[in-house]
Amino acid sequence: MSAALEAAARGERGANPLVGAAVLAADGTVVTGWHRGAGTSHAEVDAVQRARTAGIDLSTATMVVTLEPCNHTGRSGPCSQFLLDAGIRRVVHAIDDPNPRASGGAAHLRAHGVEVVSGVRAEEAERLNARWIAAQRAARPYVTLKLAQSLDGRIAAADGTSRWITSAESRAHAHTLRARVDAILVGTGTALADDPRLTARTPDGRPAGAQPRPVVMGFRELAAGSHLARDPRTLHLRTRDPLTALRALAAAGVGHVLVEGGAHIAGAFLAAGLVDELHLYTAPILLGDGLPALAGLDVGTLAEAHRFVTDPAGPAVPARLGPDTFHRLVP
Ligand code: AOF
Ligand code: ZN
Repeated sequence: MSAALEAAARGERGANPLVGAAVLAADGTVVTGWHRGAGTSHAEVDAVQRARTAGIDLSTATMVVTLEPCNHTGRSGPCSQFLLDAGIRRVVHAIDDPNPRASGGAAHLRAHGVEVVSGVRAEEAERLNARWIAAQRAARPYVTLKLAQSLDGRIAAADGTSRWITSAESRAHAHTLRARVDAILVGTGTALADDPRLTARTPDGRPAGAQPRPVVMGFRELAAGSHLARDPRTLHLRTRDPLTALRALAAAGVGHVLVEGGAHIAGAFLAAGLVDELHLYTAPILLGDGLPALAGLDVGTLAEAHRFVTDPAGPAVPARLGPDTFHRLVP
């Protein structure tokens, strides 16, 4: 399980949890695998493929995995049946899958005569995916908040100009995340002020792979002829409540949403405790009396501060992007 937990931390957070697996052969050999992120192979499949390459006899091996093997067909097939077909007869897993659509793998395996041990190092596995688990239990998507700001925490100068505060390197980096999420959300204020497209693009402006769903939240109407009004995929959520918006997104099949602003939307998601991951790009410029990155956060005293730590799991953080600094933080 130590090897599986360590392998899990190599994946990318998002719609799916971090999951690691280890195949323990009868002779003590350990081969690990992990889930890279939504849309890629599950950890068990990765580990079994590597074990086969290593010539391990799976019928006498134990599959150790940080999450209950899934029992559904989502972006990939059910791991429970995959393990049966692979000839695995013993499974040890840390936590049950809190996703009601995917859970039930342990029961399926037991029903087919596989020995299943549950709950091994459950606290560590739970801590690794605490925010993803909370999102599952609340039936809402996983939320990443992106802020691109000046050294003094501004997202626009006093006259409203904001293009561009951060470097081309930062913007290209942010677009790689856009290509991995299911939806990008902004408030109507940002939609009216910036006329964004909310698409994932390569540095030369071409669309980059699967496109996220554009989402705008708030009561004001979009300007006719704006990019978002013209995009037939745009979802307009007429609410001010972040949790109501997130529930609507979950119902629309969104597992991971990137919140991109503006200040009131960012503040509202943070104040509601609904930010699972914070991506902070800081450019070495000062904007003085410009627009603050956050509004309505409702922190009156230091004890109420929203505190974050650098995420020890996931890909190494590129701390510098051109002249900017980048932080990937979790509550
Ligand atoms: C596993 N092993 O490595 C992961 C699991 O859309 P899919 O097919 O990727 O399924 C996503 C769901 O599967 C996810 O919400 C979670 O319940 C489970 N993740 N399960 O057996 C894995 N990543
Ligand atoms: Zn699976």
